[in-house]
Amino acid sequence: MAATNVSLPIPTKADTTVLGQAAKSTDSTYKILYFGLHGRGELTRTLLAYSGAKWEELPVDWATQKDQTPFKCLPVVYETTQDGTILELAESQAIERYLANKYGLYGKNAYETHKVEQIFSSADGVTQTFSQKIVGVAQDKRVEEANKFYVEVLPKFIGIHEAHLAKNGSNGHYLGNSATLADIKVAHLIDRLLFLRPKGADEVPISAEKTPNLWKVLEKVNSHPSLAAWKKSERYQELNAGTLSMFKF
Ligand SMILES: N[C@@H](CCC(=O)N[C@@H](CS)C(=O)NCC(=O)O)C(=O)O
Repeated sequence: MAATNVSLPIPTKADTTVLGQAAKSTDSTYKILYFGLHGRGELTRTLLAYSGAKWEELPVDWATQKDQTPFKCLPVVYETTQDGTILELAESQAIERYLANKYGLYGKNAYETHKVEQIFSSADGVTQTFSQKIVGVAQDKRVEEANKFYVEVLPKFIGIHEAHLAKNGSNGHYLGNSATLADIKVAHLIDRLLFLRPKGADEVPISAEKTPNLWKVLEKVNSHPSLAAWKKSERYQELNAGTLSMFKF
C-alpha cells in the first residue's frame, strides 16, 4: 500500500506496568506497516489473519516513515488496546512471538514454549538458507542452487520433522492436538518453498505423498477459515505479485 507523507501512530508513553497491563488486552486492533510483498511481514500478517484479530495495513511512504520506526526497518505493528493505549511492536520475530503468545499459539507452559521454539528455530534455519542460497542469488544461478538445496538441505529437515510429527501422532500438529506457532512457521516455510520454486527447477520434495506429516501441517494451517479467507483476498494476490516482482521470479 503506497502513499505519500503518511505519519505513523504515536506510541503511548507510560511506565512498563501500565504498558504491560495494556498488552494483556485481548480485544486489540492492529495496524501493520510493511511493504507490498510477503517477505518479513508475511508471518505477522498470517498470525493476525489466523488469530482472527482486527487488523489493517498502513500505507507505506518509507522515505518519510523510516526515521519514525524504532529500528529503521519494517515490519512494525501498532497495537491499539481496549483502553486506547498504542503499543509499538517491532522486529519481525519479536512481533511473531508476541502475537503467538497473545493468541494462545505459544505453548501452555515454559517447556511447551521451548518445544515450539525448537521447531521455529529449526524451520528458521532452513528459511535463512533458502533466502540466501536461492532468493538472494543471481537469476541465472537459481535453478542450480535450488536443485542442490532440494537434495542437500531439505531431505535432512524433512526426515527430522516427519519423525517429530509422527511422534506426536501424525495429527498435523507438532505439539498436542492444537496449532501453535511451530505449525504456522513450518506451513509458512513450505508455502514459500513451493511459491518461490525457480522456473525450470526440479519439484520441491514436499508433497502429500512424499511427506505426509508435513503436508498435513500445511493443510491444517491453510484451511483455518480466517487464514484461508485472507489467502483468497485480493490484497494477498497483490502481495504474491509484489513478491514475485521484487525478487524477479
Ligand atoms: N531484523 C529485522 C530486519 C527487517 C528488514 O531488514 N526489513 C527490510 C525489509 S525485509 C527493510 O525494512 N528494508 C528497508 C530499509 O532497510 O530501509 C526484522 O526481522 O524485522
